[in-house]
Amino acid sequence: MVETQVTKLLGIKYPILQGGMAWIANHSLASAVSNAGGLGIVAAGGHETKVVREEIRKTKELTDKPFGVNIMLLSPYAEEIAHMVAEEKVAVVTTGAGNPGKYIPMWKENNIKVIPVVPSSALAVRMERAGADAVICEGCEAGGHIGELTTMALVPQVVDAVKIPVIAAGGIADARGILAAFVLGASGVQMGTRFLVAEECTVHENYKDLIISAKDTDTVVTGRSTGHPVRVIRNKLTRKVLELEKERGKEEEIERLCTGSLKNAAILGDVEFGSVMAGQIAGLVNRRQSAKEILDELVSDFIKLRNSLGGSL
Ligand code: TUI
Repeated sequence: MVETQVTKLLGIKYPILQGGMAWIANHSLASAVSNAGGLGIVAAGGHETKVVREEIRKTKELTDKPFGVNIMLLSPYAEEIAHMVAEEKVAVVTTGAGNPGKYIPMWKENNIKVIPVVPSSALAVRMERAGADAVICEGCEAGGHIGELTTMALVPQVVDAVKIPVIAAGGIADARGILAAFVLGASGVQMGTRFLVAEECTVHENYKDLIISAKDTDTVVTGRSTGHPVRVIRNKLTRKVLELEKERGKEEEIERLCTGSLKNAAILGDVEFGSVMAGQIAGLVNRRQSAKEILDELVSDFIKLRNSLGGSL
C-alpha cells in the first residue's frame, strides 16, 4: 500500500492500527488484525493483570507478527499492567485516558514502542519530550472516552507541534477517511468501530447488530457532567443518564448506572441498559467481514482513490 513512518516504526505491512477497545479487543481480534498486516491491539481495559497476561500469551501463540497492548490509565490495575507488559516484552504499548509519562523510561528500556493517545497538542509535545515513539490523535468523533477536539482540528495542529509520527483516530472507517488523515499530515490511522463487526471480534452479537443498524446521528456523549465524557449509541441507559445530567447532585446515581455497563453490553449483550461504545462513523459500518477482508478492502480502495485523485488534490 504505502510505506509510511508508522509501518517502518512498527514493522507492519499497512499503517492501520486496531483500536484498543476495553472489554472487546482480545487475542482473537488482535491476532487476526496483526496476521492481516495491520497492528492488532489487546485492550487491558479494566481487567486484572493476570487476565491481560493470559491474553498476551494467547496472542503470541496465534501470530508471529507485532501486536500491541492498550493500557487504560484509569484502571486500578494500570500500574501493575505497565510493569507486566515490560516483562512480557510486547512490541507496542498504546495508552488512553491519562498521561503515561512516568512509565515511558521503563518501557523504552525494554525496547517497547510507546504510542500514547493524546487529546491536545500540549500533551503531544510532553509525550514527545518524555520519549514517545509516536502519538495517536483521537478526535471526539471516536467511541468511548473522548477529549474535546475533533480529528480534523487535532491532527494538523499536533502534526505541526511534534516531529514524531502522528496516527489519526476518530471518525475513520474507510479509505476516504484514511486518505483525509494522510492529507492532514498523519502517517497512520487507528480504527475501532470498523473492527467491532469483524468476524474475529468476540463482542456480543447484539452489540454488532446495533453498530450495523446505526445511523450517523445515533451516538451521544454522556458523562460530560462527571468529567468522563464517553461516546455511545443512544439507548435506554443514555436517555436516563442524560436526563440525570440535567439535574444537580445526581453524580452518584449516574456512577451507579454506568458501573459495569460496558461489560454488560459487550459480554452479556444488554444493549438497552449497557454502554454500547461506538464512534460517529458507525453509520458507515454496515456488514460483517473478516479482519483480513476489512484490511484488504481498505487498502485496495485507498490505492484506487489515491490514483483517481491523482494530481487533482
Ligand atoms: O481511552 C480511550 N477510550 C476509552 S477508555 C474506555 S474504558 C472507560 N470506561 C468508562 C469510563 C472511562 C473509560 C472506553 N473508551 N481513548 C483514548 C483517549 N485518551 N481519549 C481521550 C484520552 C485522554 C484524555 C486525557 C488522554 C490523555 C489525557 O490526559 C489528561 C492528562 O492527564 O493530561
